[in-house]
Amino acid sequence: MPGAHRLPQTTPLSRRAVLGVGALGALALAGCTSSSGSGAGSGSGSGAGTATGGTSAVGSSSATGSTTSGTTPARAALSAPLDTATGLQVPWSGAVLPDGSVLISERDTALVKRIPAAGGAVETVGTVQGVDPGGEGGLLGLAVDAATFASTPVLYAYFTAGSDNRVVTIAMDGGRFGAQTPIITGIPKGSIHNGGRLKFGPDRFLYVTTGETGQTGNSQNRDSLGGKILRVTTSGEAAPGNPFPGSRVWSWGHRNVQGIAWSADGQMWASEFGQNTWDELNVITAGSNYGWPTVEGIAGQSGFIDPVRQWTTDEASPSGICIGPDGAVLMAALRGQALWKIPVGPGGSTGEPAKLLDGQYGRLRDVFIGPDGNVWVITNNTSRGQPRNGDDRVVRLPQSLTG
Ligand SMILES: [Ca+2]
Repeated sequence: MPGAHRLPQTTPLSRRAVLGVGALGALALAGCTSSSGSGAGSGSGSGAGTATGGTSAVGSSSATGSTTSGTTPARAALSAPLDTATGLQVPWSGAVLPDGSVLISERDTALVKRIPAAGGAVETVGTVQGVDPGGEGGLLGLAVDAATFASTPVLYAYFTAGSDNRVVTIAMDGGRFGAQTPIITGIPKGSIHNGGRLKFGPDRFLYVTTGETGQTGNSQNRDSLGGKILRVTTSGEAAPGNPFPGSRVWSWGHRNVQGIAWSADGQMWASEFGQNTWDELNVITAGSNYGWPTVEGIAGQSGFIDPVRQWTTDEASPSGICIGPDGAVLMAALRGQALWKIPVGPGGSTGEPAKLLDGQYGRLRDVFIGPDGNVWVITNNTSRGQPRNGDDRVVRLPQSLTG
């Protein structure tokens, strides 16, 4: 869309807000609800932690959390942040199921765990077959199609295998793992930059983020599946309407997109993990080239789409994003050890980012709307950083903190 070219190119710490926060706040959103999220298992599954928040129900049975169905879960009142699961080992992503439970991936164990809707101990659901963890690779993104999960319970998972990164479907009959079927293979793998975020868009197609694996030539090679955002059908084929005929590529010139979400107006957002200088928040449009490795951050160079916001890598190093209850983009930061809140408005405009949870929970891997309607974050301190007692954890955040 040409609209992306009209986006104001402001630096992240600029005092200039494109729109008043009040106007931005009026934009309702639905983006991060169920297709992706993250969670974490509690102590009983790993044997390492305690289920500090496990006694209270986390979701209502009627909450679907579905972006695609438009159902908004009723929001539970919280007076303070609440640990919902603890003792997880390198949790990476999750998926909110229509019954109000939450599935969580663990990168290095290849386990998928479940936070029950009724609360209580985290359970192990199954092991994803063929995961070859190493470096930043392993079991990464999870997603479900909330609109069809009740009738056809299928889990989508992205992982690093022996020779590639791939996306598989896993039948979930009876709540346990059944047949596992690859739908995308041959995504380049490496010790770094493996991408891995999966989400169903409002168009009900599956979006997949891939990294350039440290081979920067992948990003500008449209025939490589590395350094891209892909858009595919539930069988992994190029989705109808993709910008390049017969190709699964939706956008290119990426380094390592780690978070995607859609605001209520249908606009797609993506966080991009930068090299040494600039992390990015991008507005994603079909067929656009986001510049890597030619440019990093806001460059104003013809042929490339600039980010709408950028951060130094010590301030962010972003991972998952979602759309918060008041419509802002929420962005989990690893090295930045914070949750960034960026007001957004029509046409991809953004307001002044605010830094939440500054240092409070260490590194944050993902953020999503839980089945209770609140913002949930997942920490990432067990593989890097300094684990605290109970790490890694999933924490539910009160409305007073996130809006
Ligand atoms: Ca870029």
